[in-house]
Amino acid sequence: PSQRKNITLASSQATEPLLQNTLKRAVAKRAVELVKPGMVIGLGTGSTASLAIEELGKLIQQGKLKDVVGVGTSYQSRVLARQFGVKTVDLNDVIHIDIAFDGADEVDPSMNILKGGGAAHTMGKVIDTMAKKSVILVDQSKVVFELGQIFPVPVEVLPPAISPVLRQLVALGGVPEIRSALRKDGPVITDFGNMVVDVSFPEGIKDPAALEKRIKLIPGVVENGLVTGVASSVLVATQDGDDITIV
Ligand code: ABF
Repeated sequence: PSQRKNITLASSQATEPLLQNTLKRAVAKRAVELVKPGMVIGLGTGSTASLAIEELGKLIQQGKLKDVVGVGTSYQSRVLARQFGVKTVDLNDVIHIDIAFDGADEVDPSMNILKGGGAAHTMGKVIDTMAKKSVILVDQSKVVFELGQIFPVPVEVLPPAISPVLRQLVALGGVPEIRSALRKDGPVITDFGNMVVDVSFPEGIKDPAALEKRIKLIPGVVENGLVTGVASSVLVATQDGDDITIV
């Protein structure tokens, strides 16, 4: 990915859910304007990326985007693609991805990203990194000065290695907590049968790129939700009086 630029800090004020949905829809619509016929599109996971899949499907159904195919980052995104009429192909059957759209939990002014609230960050990172353009779609509430102040860092872990990985995460200054399923009495399990550990860093995350690598090097860790140096652009939807602006 190229064309890295810094993003301006919008206010990370609390956003009302109704407004937040309007902002997510607006940024999804803007994102799909970047798609051209024949492109291979990375389909992200989460509510914002889902709206982008829906908007992409509309353009395809209207015959405006011929021969566009999607590559899903999760079971959820592949199901939505089918629902909205976006043909999907297997990642291993494409040699490039033109644009990947994905959401984020937090974005800092240097376009470092925190992902994984939906436990789909492992394939999200594979697809975002492979794409010629990785476009992150967020509303104003996701823009922060420093990653990790609101959300913990999600880490996908091989279940048989959970105890040693937890100890290593503590040694890095983290406070790890195994993510539990909301309605089940057990841990969240990813599309790949792994567990998710949410790690807070009470001392803050001063160097997200270094922390991303250090977590990645722990044996038993599959992937973590810090994504540094990958996003080529971040579209931020902001309320501006009665208007919605996207920068
Ligand atoms: C995925 O969806 C994740 O990486 C991130 O956790 C989440 C953002 O979700 P939403 O768009 O619903 O806020 O992209």
